[in-house]
Amino acid sequence: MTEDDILFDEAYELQEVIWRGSCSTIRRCTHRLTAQHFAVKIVDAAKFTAIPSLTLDNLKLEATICHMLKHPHIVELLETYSSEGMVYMVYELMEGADLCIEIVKRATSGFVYSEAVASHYFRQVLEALRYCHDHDIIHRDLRPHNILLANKENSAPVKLAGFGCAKRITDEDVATSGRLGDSFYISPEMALNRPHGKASDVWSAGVLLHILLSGTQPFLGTGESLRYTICSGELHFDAPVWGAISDHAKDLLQQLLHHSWKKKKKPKLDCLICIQNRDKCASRDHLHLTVEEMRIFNARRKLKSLIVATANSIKWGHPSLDPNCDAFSDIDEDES
Ligand code: 3AM
Repeated sequence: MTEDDILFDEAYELQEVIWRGSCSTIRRCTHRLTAQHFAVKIVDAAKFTAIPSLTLDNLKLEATICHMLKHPHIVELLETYSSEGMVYMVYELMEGADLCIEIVKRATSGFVYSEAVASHYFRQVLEALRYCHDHDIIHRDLRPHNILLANKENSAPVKLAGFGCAKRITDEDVATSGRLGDSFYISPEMALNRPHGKASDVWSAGVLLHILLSGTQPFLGTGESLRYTICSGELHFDAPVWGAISDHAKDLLQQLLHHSWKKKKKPKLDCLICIQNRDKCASRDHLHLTVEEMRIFNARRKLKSLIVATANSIKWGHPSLDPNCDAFSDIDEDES
């Protein structure tokens, strides 16, 4: 996987832990020559391959896909090293947290969070997704956790990360195997273990838009009940939070979470065109209720992360629990 014989430690100095999962850690690192900061994902190959259905090929595929993708709204993988059973993936450093955490943080500091802002962020995510699809890559794990703010500034762009479940496809609907993303975001065809393709990412984008507009997830439950809810695909706009949301936004949501998979008509990212200028004309009124719902949504995610991190620390014997430790993605690996 290494392009030359230089070791990671010779080129970079490791800094603090950003995140710790069961088989990988993300740390800030500094390039020894340029003093520039990056984020390195360090994967323990033995622990990674100990997870059922994961092999080194999965890791290689993730690196290959990430190296291919160069887009202003995708977190760039710059270099990959490997030595002594560890794989080091050096990414550009994202200084902001994930999108939903940042939305609440910024709203708490007094910034307006409106439909126009939601539309602005969502358009960037769709542009990243369209680029992936144009290159026949499906992401398969689109969710707030994998959408990061590039820096702390108010105008910071969002970038798509988390390509651990991504797959190259040569045809429509061929990807049936491999790791799948978080079960709350997967499409009906994925939930039913059927062939799936680009349309599944469009579905996940719909789930994301639902969260951006209302701060709530459209489909809840566990196991069979979650699968049933996803496949019935009913959207309800009667909660008070929806009162401030435009019909245009609700229509878009219906389009993205439309059950066209049953009719063999695949939704595409054409909706990008219709939201292209949306952030310029959408409402600029602050979505107070949405922010409050998103605060609860974030707190639940944090709690889930903490529970998983505790389970991982028991399973793998991590000496301490980092408060930033979020092993959300690792439970997905185990669940899928
Ligand atoms: O769990 P939290 O939100 O603290 O923001 C990402 C997330 O942190 C962070 O690692 C965690 C698991 O995805 N992360 C991922 N890629 C990153 C990058 N390139 C990153 N942080 C900075 N730069």
